[in-house]
Amino acid sequence: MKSNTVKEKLKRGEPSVGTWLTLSDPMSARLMARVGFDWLTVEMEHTPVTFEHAATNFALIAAGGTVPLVRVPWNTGENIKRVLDTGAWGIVVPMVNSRAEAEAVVRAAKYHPIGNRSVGGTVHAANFDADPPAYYANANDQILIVLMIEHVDAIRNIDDICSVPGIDAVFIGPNDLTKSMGMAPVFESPDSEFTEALDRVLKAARKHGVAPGIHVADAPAARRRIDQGFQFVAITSEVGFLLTKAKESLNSLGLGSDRVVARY
Ligand code: 3PY
Ligand code: MG
Repeated sequence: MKSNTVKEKLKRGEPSVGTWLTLSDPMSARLMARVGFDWLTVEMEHTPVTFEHAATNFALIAAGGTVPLVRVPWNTGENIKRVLDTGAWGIVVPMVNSRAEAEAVVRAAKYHPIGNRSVGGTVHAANFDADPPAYYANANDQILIVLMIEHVDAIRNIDDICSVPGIDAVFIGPNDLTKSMGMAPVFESPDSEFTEALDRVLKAARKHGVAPGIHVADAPAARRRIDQGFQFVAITSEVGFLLTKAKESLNSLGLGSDRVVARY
């Protein structure tokens, strides 16, 4: 059975860099899996990506030598079971604001005796180049669990959340977090409420042996966040890269428009 190299890197305290896949298109997933990111997160929270698209893209990403992750639409057992059973190597769960919500994620993502994930399916094992018995024996150790910290309530409860056994990383969503602070949603803010919240997450993650992570807009921001101690770092999305490069090229010719702006 293949091993989850992202989990290993994070455990060793190293940074692991990836991006978001917001398009359902399998060609795009296939090509992005060859760029050299450690992981690609199939985005199901804010896109029309279906379970079927996601399953195809998990297979293409794994075949391209990259770790397939997914952001589920919401923190439910059904969402988590279906993406893991169709081949994701890890989950990113939005808006986890309390210890109880964090515990629910771990229960849904782990088989007995840790959790209550139901046994079934075949594609999960194929994506790890394993047979089902090997998958069932090792999945609890191989599946990556990333909880999103993106609300002031999560910052308040950060110690409780990070202390839940089974969590690999806590990942800051700066847009939702700044929105919950009453600001316009942004990736970066000099506001002390925001910078202090990030420091609290870094401190709590370090204390509990969980990898801290954050979503950023570009590579220079990723460099800064890695130097600050963040490990699980997402740089924009495939659409972000596409639009940025296209605009840069047109702007250099004195052309282009601002009619579309990618966030992630
Ligand atoms: C946010 O910034 O709110 C996010 O969810 C980023 O992934
Ligand atoms: Mg968010």
